[in-house]
Amino acid sequence: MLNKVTEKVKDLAFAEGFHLVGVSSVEPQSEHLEFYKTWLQKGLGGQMEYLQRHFEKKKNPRSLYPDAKTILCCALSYKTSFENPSSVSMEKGTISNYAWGDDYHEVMNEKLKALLSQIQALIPGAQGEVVVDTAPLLERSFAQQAGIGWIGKNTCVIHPHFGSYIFLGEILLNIDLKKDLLELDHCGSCTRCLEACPTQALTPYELDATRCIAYLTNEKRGEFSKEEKSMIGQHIFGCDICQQVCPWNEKSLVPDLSCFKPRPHTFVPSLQALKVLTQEEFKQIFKNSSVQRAKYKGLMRNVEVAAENSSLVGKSILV
Ligand code: B12
Ligand code: SF4
Ligand code: SF4
Repeated sequence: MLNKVTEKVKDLAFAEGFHLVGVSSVEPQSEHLEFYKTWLQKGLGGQMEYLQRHFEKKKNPRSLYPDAKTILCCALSYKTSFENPSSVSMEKGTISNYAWGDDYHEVMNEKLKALLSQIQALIPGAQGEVVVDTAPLLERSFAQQAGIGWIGKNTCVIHPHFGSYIFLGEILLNIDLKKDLLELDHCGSCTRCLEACPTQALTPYELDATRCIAYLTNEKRGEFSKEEKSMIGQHIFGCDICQQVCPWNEKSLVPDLSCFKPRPHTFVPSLQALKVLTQEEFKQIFKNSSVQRAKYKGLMRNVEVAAENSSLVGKSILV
């Protein structure tokens, strides 16, 4: 009976367009909570103080939804036929592939809410709480428990066929479903991501956010130090390098969803053009886009620094 209901729920998730779905218990992995606590204590979260505030709630997902019995973990691939080049010419910048199209929070939320309604139609009395990214839930850890993928040395959840360009979202449900098996690590002896990270932000399975270009360009507020300026290179929002080099992304499936394809002015954009972007144009180009996270001020700071860095490309440091 439990198997049948679980299969039906999973079928509904696939019908809603999710590429991967799995079921986890509501209990967090204690060693992951410990890892998270130590990571924060070491100051690796930088200015992201909300991660400190989230700790108590992350210990117990029932603080998000008291009736939760299972967590339905869903993933959606954002891999498209486009790829950021490994190096860009002068006057150009890069925006991470996850932010080229529509804001994934909105895309995932809509799909998860529709899925919850379908589950409620299937199972009388079913209730749940939809979660994507911003809630205090150890999303990667639960995705691993639900068999969605393993946590790689670049800290991303990787699926053998869909790779790591996947967004995660969950529904905390008040019903029992059959739990999946935890996915095992398939990184093996590979160290590509560790070697490719231009800022040495990665030690195996641990990321120092204060050195990560994604953190610097998306989350950090205020001016950059001299070292931070040189770290961001020509990245104006986010960074894909530790995923681009991952062999599991080289051969992964390409769903090519139109909502995640680059909008005009987001694929290797001209820095000169962005330097004169007005606030009004920012609102238009990045409407319902994850780039809004940096706000106009943050994006313009990044563009300014990337333009300075691009003017240094190819010049001798002795000049
Ligand atoms: C803060 C945050 C960031 C920070 C810090 C990232 C980091 N690696 O910690 C910054 C701004 C740098 C960032 C960047 C990115 N992020 Co982000 N981010 C988050 C957020 C909001 C919280 C993550 C967090 O708590 N980090 C602290 C670390 C300690 O926790 P953790 O990464 O979850 O790792 C846990 C487990 O993996 C496990 N674990 C990890 N390593 C080890 C090692 C050992 C020994 C053990 C025992 C356990 C363990 O324990 C950890 C704690 O539970 C989550 C959403 C969420 N609610 O979880 C999205 C999330 C992780 N981000 C996501 C994405 C897409 C990105 C970017 C790709 C965006 C981009 N291109 O710019 C990059 C990827 C960079 C990278 N290599 O991680 C996705 C990841 C999808 C995936 N396939 O894994 C998430 C899940 C959002 C979502 N809903 O889709 N992000
Ligand atoms: S996102 Fe970029 S800067 Fe951050 S760990 Fe990966 S390669 Fe390094
Ligand atoms: S590049 Fe290699 S080590 Fe890094 S996450 Fe991918 S498989 Fe693991």
